[in-house]
Amino acid sequence: MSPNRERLPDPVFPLGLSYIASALKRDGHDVTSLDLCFEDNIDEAIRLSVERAMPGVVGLSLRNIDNVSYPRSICYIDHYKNVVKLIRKYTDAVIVLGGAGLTIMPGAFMDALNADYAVAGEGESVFCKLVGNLEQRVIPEEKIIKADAAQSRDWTEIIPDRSLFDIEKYYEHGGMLNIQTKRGCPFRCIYCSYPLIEGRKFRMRTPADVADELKEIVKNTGVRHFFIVDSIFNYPVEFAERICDALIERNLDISWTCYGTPPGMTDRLAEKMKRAGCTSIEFGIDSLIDEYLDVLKKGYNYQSIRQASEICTKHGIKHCLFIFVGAPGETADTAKMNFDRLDALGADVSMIMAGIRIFPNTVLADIAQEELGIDKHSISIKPVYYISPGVMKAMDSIVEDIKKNHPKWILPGFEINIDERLQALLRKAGIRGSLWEELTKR
Ligand code: B12
Ligand code: SF4
Repeated sequence: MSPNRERLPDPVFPLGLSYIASALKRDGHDVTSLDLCFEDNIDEAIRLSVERAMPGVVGLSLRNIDNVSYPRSICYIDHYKNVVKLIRKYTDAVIVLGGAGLTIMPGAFMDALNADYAVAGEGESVFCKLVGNLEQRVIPEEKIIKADAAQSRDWTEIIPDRSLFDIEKYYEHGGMLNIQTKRGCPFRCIYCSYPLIEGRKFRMRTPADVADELKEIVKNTGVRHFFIVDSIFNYPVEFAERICDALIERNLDISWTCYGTPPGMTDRLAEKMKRAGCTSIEFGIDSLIDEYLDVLKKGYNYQSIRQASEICTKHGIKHCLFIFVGAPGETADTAKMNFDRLDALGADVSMIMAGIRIFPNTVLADIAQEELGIDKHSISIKPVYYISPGVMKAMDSIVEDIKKNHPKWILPGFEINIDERLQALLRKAGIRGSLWEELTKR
């Protein structure tokens, strides 16, 4: 079951559950689905689904904990509590939690939701094993089962079964489908949860499998817009090139977007990405000042960002730069310096995040404890943000400055140039792909 009802920046197709469904079917289990994203009456939807399916196990995919957007921070835990309560109301099935959000803090979710089991990490092998055991009445002792990402190669042989979810509706309201070419991220940015979720080692699929999967989707559904959900697509560069080569070879009339890292944006890769259908790329650069790039352990400098930006522009790939205001040590003056550099770069779109959501077991949690007196052990489901004191004091004037001088910049936490009404309007107008690309046309 996918309880996710978040509509920003778009409703996101439940790719993780599609992988799980495929793995379960491969093992001979009967699988049905319930997606609450577009349901008006959650109680009724759960009742009907449970009555029809009579499940032995309900797997709940907890993708998001919160919207990581300060100050309009939304936490989804009360919604999840309600969903678990409703499942319990209608069935005695075993409830198993999984998903990216759950993986970041499985213990806290188990405490809050009182489910039967949690699978932290990739579910393909571990969840199937758990379901098999439960079927044989072998009751596992551990309530939280951790999948070892580094050892799980199994997933590369699985093609996600998207047929259990409403592809048409996601295309209409979310403007794209999603696909994954590899898992893992070896970088050590001090706040980031991605390596906790996917592991630090890259584990790649074969480029031919990826291209064939896309070809099948296009053939069977007519969907032509995609998001490649890899933590970073353009690194390692040679692998990204091989993916592009496979797509170019199949001559698919598709367009796609992805996350990237500046050092991976070589001239040759950009040329191939463009030919393979890439229209845009998002860089989580966080800052344009070397001192803060170092603090955040980004592993590159301003020069590298500038080069990546120029390469994208040269090849006609729209690029969006994400930066934080309020990184450790930042002041109102350095925030201004960041804005000046953003202006000078002329990126197609800039996304400004106020503060950084602190996740447990990260270096940022240690810094927050040391500098701001936030007890790192208290960081859990309820979102807490790191905002440097220098920026916190000046936040209102910084936001006013952006509104006045940079009318096209997006500030998710302040709902500037992004909100549900605008999202729905653009999709209703038939716009597909990343919506921030639209901003560049206004
Ligand atoms: C790509 C991505 C996006 C793209 C998605 C594009 C698209 N059309 O698909 C965009 C940019 C739109 C996006 C938006 C958001 N995202 Co995002 N996103 C990701 C990212 C990088 C990958 C997600 C993904 O598809 N993974 C691939 C699939 C196959 O993996 P999976 O879903 O995790 O599933 C596996 C396991 O989790 C597990 N599993 C999943 N379900 C279940 C169920 C059971 C029962 C079991 C046992 C196991 C299991 O098994 C699966 C297969 O191995 C993750 C970070 C990461 N590296 O995981 C963040 C992440 C999921 N996003 C996050 C957030 C917060 C958001 C936003 C709320 C941010 C915002 N305000 O805009 C929105 C929400 C959008 C929405 N409607 O839900 C957070 C969620 C945790 C949290 N902090 O709350 C993450 C973890 C990043 C982070 N900051 O830590 N996102
Ligand atoms: S911010 Fe990007 S590059 Fe850094 S650890 Fe996270 S996913 Fe990897």
